[in-house]
Amino acid sequence: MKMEKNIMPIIDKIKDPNDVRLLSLPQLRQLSEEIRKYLIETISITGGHLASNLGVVELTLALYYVFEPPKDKFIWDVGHQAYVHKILTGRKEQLNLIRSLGGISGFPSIEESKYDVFNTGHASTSISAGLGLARARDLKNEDYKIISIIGDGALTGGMAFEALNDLGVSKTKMIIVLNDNNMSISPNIGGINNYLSKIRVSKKYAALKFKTQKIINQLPIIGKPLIDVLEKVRNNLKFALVSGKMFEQFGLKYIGPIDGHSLEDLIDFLSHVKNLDEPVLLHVVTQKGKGLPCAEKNPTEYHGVNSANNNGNGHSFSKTLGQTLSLLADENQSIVAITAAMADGTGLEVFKDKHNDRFFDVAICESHAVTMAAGLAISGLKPYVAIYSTFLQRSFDQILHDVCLMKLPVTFCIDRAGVVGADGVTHQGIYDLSYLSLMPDITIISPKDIQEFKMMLKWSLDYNKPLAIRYPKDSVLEFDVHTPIEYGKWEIINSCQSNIYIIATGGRMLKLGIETSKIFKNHKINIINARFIKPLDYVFLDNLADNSYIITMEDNVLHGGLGMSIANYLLKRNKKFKIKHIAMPEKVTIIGEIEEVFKKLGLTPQKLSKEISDFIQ
Ligand SMILES: Cc1ncc(C[n+]2csc(CCOP(=O)(O)OP(=O)(O)O)c2C)c(N)n1
Repeated sequence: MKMEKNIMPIIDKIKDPNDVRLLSLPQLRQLSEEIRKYLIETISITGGHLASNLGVVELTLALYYVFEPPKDKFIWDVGHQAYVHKILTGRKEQLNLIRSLGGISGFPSIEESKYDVFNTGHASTSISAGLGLARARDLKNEDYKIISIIGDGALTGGMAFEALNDLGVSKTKMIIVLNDNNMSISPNIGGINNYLSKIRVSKKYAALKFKTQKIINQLPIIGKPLIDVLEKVRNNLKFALVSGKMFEQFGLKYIGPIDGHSLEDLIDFLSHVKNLDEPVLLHVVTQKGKGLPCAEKNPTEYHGVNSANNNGNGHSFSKTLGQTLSLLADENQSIVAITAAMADGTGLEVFKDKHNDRFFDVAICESHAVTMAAGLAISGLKPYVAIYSTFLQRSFDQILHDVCLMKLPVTFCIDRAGVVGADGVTHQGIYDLSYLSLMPDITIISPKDIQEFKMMLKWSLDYNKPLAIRYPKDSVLEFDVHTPIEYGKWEIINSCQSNIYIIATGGRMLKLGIETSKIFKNHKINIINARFIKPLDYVFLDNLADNSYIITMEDNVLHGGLGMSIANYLLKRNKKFKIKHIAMPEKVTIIGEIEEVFKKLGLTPQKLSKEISDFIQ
């Protein structure tokens, strides 16, 4: 689908948000069509969050029509739906490189634009952040509007409710736009969603009543009797507006639901809430994938699409999890599986289809997922909690307090561990070894390939304490060696007469280690698969000859990771050794394919071989 300049005139004229405010309603409608076409054409090449963005085209346009950023501040919850916002704020051309090396982020980024006021990526933060901004504005006697835009999926996160709880009583002036498309990544679930469903059906009603009320408000008022009558009608209409009681009981003014694809309604309602002097929630109903029939029909599939040069057909650890756990659950009735709104991404859809009564999608609330799993475990069941490394950060306290301190047999299946590539800095899975290894009684393991992952899952059945299995999205290769899993034992991939050791964890780093070692002609290097990260293989380390050269490799930050644990242990044992750590920096901001990120970080066999050869001189 090539776009001709003459049929796409408006989008190219939008250089900054002020240009949007100069447009007429028909021009805004045309612009919304142009933006949709542009999104479809661009994102099908770059990859990215297509369906969510198609759903917010009119909403974003109306926000820019009514408000005045950068003075007024938009906070996009999760931030995956901010592509239209990026187009309207001078980044249309840069969208061609979104999520790729040298390109712009797929999420709002304060480093990228003055219109991105708060970095997002993890769900349910926008109301808290917005309230912080609003309180600061008031303390500094400043005057601007703060608008948090949150999806119905993100609203299921507990943090959003903690913020509502605070906001309602504080009476701080800010606007929440609830973008309700009845979908998380998969269909949204739970009591909040049921509640929203009930009020969603009445959207036409709210708009109609609002318009009637506006007309009455504009009538000239003549004489006391007529004033009284009009007051009564006004009040009746106020109460006739479909009421979002739950939000009102929090202390917010609720308005809606309204049609999120009617520019006219959106502009009317946003102009109205703009001038309210209290916290207000505007409930906007949109359709995920709007304008692209296949995405409308299957929004889950189009939530995130692959780039044109990545068909996503690599061997996937996620798929293996779903399939293997389903098979194991056929035999073992105590297995239960838990996801926090990521059944698709974690591969648990298969388990859900086969063992629906033992599958729990708890919505976007990782902390609840973990403590709920602890409850299942203490009652004798065998829970597997599948969560991406980056989102598991949300459950630090629950893992420590509710699982580890009671030594409960909860198994954490930590997907997307290590560098994640296109999603960038907010989604890196490079911290889990650090935040887990400090916890008592947890065992942390990592498979080098799919085959070993299956072996670990099987092995985990009889392991009766907290266990974390970390793995990346795709398996980079299959190894030939597969020795049985033995508690606290590493696997020797390459053994030779030498005092140089590469000790690596995970397939990615092992592969890098092996390729690096091949460059050394004059030195032989032992290659060790550190599949147990906690505990380490103490027998192996105790048997190391003095003056060994050890190179540790991990796709986790240095602090608290494999390398530091090894160094600490050897120091404690008074060993003489030389050690070099290959690990991730504290923040990986490079966006791109994993190989490209590794290259930028200097993690190539050529570069590493040079470093290692300096080290062993
Ligand atoms: C804490 C956390 N857990 C999980 C995710 C993964 N995730 C990204 S978008 C999304 C669904 C969001 O749904 P909603 O807020 O309704 O936005 P929509 O895409 O439907 O517009 C999820 C679960 C996340 N970003 N943050």
